[in-house]
Amino acid sequence: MLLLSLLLFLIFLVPVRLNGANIDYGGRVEVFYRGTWGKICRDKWDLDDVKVVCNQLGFKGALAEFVGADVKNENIPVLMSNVSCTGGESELASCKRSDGEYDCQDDEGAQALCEPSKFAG
Ligand SMILES: [Ca+2]
Repeated sequence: MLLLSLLLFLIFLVPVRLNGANIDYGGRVEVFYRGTWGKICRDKWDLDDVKVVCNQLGFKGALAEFVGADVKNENIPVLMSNVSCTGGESELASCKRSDGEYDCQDDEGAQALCEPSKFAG
């Protein structure tokens, strides 16, 4: 029973990280999904989705759905599209979405700018 729970946890957990920018509280949103790291299609990406990402990463809140600074756009696959969070979910995996690059018009990669718990320096 414990093993089964662990297995289900590993299947449904979708780790999230921010990458490509020079700050640790913002960047391109990357998800570890089906065995690989990838990005999220920017179609339908908005602040409610960012809230969930920032919350999952333990930040105080969400500031914007883009970073504004240069974000290195690495050539990694689009693993999710049409992410539709309400903003109250505790993790991105709970949000409605399409898997893969579903009719993606803007594949530059969804970004997030979170509110750091305190500004460094
Ligand atoms: Ca959305």
